[in-house]
Amino acid sequence: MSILTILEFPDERLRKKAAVVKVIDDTIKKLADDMLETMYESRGVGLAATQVNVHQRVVVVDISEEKNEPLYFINPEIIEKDGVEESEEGCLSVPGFYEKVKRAEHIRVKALDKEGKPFELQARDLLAVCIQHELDHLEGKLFVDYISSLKRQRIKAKLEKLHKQNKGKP
Ligand code: QAP
Ligand code: CO
Repeated sequence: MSILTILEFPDERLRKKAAVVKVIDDTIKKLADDMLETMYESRGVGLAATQVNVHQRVVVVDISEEKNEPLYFINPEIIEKDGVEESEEGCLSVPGFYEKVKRAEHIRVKALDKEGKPFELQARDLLAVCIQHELDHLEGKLFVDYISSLKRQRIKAKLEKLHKQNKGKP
């Protein structure tokens, strides 16, 4: 397994729309495992392939305390949503920044698992937020798109400054 590089806002590659996965072969399975390892190493609860510069519809999630309940979503679709709830969100691609975002409070999702088997799942609370956040990534959308443009511009400026400082460093 390997650790992948996570793209950071305002990288334009985070804006690409991911393509439907046509066949779940060993390349996709390795990608999913590498994404999971990358997410665990970064202390995240969700990661979309877009964030590691692979523009295919693959998402991994694990909201468990023990980090032993991985969920794989290939070609995920939200088939039902209801209610509205606001919660604080962060993102591995926007490190160090957290803002309140409104999302559906309950969702039903259908997707393929790592073996290509279709499944459906209902979610609320943290899992529902996480799945909606990750599916947005596949559309090139980030949580900062839901906040005020002033806040977004400030975050952009701070991250650009950090990226400039870190340039060339290992
Ligand atoms: C998406 O986000 C999400 O800034 C996943 O310094 C957001 O895993 C799921 C992270 C809200 C549920 C609720 C962020 C780690 C992780 C940071 C993440 C950081 C280190 C974010
Ligand atoms: Co994110």
